[in-house]
Amino acid sequence: MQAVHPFSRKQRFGIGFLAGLIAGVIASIVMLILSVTFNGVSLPEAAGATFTALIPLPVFAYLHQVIGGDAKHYLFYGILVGQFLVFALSGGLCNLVTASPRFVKDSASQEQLHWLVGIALAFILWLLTGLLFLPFAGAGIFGSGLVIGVGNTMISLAIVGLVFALLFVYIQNWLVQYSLEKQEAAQEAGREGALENGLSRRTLIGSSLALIGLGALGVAAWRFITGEGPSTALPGAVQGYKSKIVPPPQPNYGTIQPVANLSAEITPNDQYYIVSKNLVSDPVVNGATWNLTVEGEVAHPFTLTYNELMALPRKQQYESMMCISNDVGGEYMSSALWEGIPLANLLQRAGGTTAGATKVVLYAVDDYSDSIHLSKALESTTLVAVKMNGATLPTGHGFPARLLVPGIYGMKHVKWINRIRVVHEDYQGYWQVRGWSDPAPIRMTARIDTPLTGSLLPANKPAYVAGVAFSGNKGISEVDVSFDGGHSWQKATLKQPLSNLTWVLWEVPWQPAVGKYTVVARAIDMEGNVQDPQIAPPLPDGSTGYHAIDIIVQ
Ligand SMILES: Nc1nc2c(c(=O)[nH]1)N[C@H]1C(S)=C(S)[C@@H](COP(=O)(O)O)O[C@H]1N2
Ligand SMILES: [Mo]
Repeated sequence: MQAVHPFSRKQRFGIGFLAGLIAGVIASIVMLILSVTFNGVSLPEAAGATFTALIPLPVFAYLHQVIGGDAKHYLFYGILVGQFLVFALSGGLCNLVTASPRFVKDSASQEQLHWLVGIALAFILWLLTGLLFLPFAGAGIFGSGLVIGVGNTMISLAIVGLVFALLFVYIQNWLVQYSLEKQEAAQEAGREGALENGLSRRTLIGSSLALIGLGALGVAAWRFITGEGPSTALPGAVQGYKSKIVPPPQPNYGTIQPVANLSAEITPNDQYYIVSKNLVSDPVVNGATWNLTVEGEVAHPFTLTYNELMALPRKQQYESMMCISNDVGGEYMSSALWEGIPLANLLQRAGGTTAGATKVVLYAVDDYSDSIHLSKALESTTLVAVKMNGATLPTGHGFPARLLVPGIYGMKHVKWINRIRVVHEDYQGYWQVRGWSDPAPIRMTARIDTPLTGSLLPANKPAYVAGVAFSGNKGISEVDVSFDGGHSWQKATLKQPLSNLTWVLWEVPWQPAVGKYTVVARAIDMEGNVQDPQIAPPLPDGSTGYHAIDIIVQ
């Protein structure tokens, strides 16, 4: 028996294409969300690196000059749109295949897809992606070459496939229903041959373009809000990775040649990074009326004026700070010579803490607060700072007083403090109740300051790769630089740091031949801990992964 179709082949393809596209855009967004939240695979990201490598150098250099440093972003969106189209095409093809007489049993329900058909389609796509696309993109069978591993790749692709399958079938059946109703209406109106009314080619092309644009825009907005967006760790850097070197390396101290863009060892106050929760304006405190109270689980609470605080013995300390929301390679890192009163001295002045005290809470005039453990509060390097690089603490950095607590992230360095309270309970601060780490130890990082990523360098001319490395309070014993994406490493020269609480300047001479290079840096601390190559976003514990830059040498 030959089934009669109310739709032409073209129309069937069109309906499937549109349903596949809508479902594909949503499934792609789910894929990207999974990749940042649960280490799922991001196909545009996994394929991007390989496609850049496949482009011949002259073409790459040309594109780079025309598009600028943003070439990678365009590639990402190019692959993403390609992914939308693959979903759409598979939907269209699926509809053609299922329309063949073999699949059609009775003509009443023939146009409605069973959800099992969607699952079968998703399964085919899942296999093709894992067995063909990923290996071709250099990521190995089912992502075996990716840091996230085969398990995460298989599962995240399966979830994305499932989302696609169910949405595709649902939307497809809805579109069919909609088109049939439109056809009937047209026929009743006496317009025979008005079959095209269901879903005209113009509507199809128009809505497809709008959908693709909307999908890409949505992803762009989302990546803008969440920062750089998902990325995959360098496979080369992960192979043979050892988390600890015993005994720790001997630092290779030497002279650092001055080069453009390398960070100054001490950041001038007006260039020191500024972060605060206050969107509109930071508090401007009047030192003449300001007080600092020490209270809670202490023997003798007391309050000091600014002059009384300034009369107490002070200590100088070189310390670098980093914001927990800093991306690897990011700008929210600076270094200064601070001067302040050890917090332990203030607690001692209060007659010491009572039994059972566990934490110290710092309250600020902008309704910000955070806490540190009592043991951290008593460390000799934990200061109530009143000076920065020899100057009175600037307003933006917390005048009249801020906390300095080396080894943990900037968020714990509470600015504009006016109350220090010792408590029994496990107090959670402003950012902790919003999901950020409470202990918040700094995660070691190395940043390449120069050359800038995407630079064109002349071939066979001496140059330097240089930057900073920071571990919080564990010092830096070694910085390694790779010119081949993390497969082989070379030791950098370190500038002996001003203290073991600061970042360390490092440098490597480089005279490259013509080619494309992925330059990577990693650090090792004084205990022999090696920087973590696994990529983590800043939330909740601070970012990890290696800073990598792309350089073209001509
Ligand atoms: N009172 C108050 N202190 C604060 C903040 C804030 O919003 N309010 N932000 C914290 C964060 S997140 C960081 S990274 C550091 C930044 O210090 P800086 O601006 O001096 O570099 O201050 C911390 N101290
Ligand atoms: Mo921060």
